[in-house]
Amino acid sequence: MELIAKYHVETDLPIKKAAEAIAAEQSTGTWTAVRGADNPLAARVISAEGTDVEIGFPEELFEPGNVPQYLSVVAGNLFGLGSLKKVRLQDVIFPEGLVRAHKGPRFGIEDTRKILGVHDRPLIGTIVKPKVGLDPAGTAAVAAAAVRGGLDLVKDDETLTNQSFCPLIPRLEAVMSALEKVEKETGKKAFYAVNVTTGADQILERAEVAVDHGANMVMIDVLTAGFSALEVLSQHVKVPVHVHRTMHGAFTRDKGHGISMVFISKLVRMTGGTNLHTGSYMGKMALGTEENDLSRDALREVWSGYKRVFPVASGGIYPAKVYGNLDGYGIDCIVQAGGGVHGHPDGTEAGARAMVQAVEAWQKQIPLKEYAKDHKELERALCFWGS
Ligand code: RUB
Ligand code: CA
Repeated sequence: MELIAKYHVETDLPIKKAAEAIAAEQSTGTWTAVRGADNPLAARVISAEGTDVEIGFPEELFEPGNVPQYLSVVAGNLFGLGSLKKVRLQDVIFPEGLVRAHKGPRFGIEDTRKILGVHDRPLIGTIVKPKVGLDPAGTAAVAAAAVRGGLDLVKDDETLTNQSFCPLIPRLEAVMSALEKVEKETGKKAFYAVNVTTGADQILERAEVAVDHGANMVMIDVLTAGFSALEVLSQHVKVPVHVHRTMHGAFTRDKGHGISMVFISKLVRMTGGTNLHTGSYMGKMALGTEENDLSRDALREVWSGYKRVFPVASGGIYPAKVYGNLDGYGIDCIVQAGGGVHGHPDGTEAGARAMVQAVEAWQKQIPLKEYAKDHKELERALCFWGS
């Protein structure tokens, strides 16, 4: 069996030559002929046409279970080859042997829905804002207001971990006790994704301590912490894992060079994320929709025995942007707004209600402006930010 990697390649070389250079560099070869490079571990060019290249890597090249090693083969030194002007890893088809070496999510879409008791609508989340600067009590107050307004998920910003102005355990305890109080009053359950991102030597311990202190979800910045850090969390920590993709823009943004979000999505599903930021169809970081479609499908379509993962639409979202994102992602997604909740002129709770109302409008397929006529928080949001 082979692993098939698909690349976009821009080069002055004949495309077949460029493809051969990639296959050699990333398997048995080097820049010049060496004896024995034609051994059975040599990668082969499956096709090379226009700017599209497909390389087949023998499965034996890979150490099952070792994602960093997969990356140094399919996304390694080829990016530095001087003969290529640009190269982008577009997609990877993994052989069954490597797929089986990973368990995928311990908690998938269905498990999260069951915990929340929410089965028939998209989930709605928020990032506590201001991004940083609140103390534990301040964070808990914002989180409680968001859930009282009807949100299902509150998360830390990706830059907040365990700084001295808002240490992790006091923050977690304050938020969980505030959410417990809201649940007692209203019956509304919600997740708090506490960001446990840290160095490899500490991340598992940090997450386990968080769960001991009541965490019902943990969050990781997967591209800064690494896929193996995510995999350790998903295998050893008994709560769902929210996965943020901070830093992705450095290599996903240029459609001619770098690594696609689709490939990141596949790796996150293999290594056990429950939710993954996959980009928005409308919002401050929306960059075209084709890759969103592919990432969405990679997270949700049938793939071996893996559970399904929630795509998360986030970044510059507010009520008027909800419709477009849900048209793209459908019901099985999380739509998330930070500023678009907490910046509501009547505060966080009203901002949360406005987001819930926007989702209701989409589900009923009623135009937002019409739905806003008898939903005052939505109406205020549309007046304030535009519709
Ligand atoms: C959004 C936010 C997230 C971005 C990241 O806050 O804090 O970090 O969503 O983008 P706000 P992506 O709603 O105030 O813009 O999800 O595309 O990776
Ligand atoms: Ca953020």
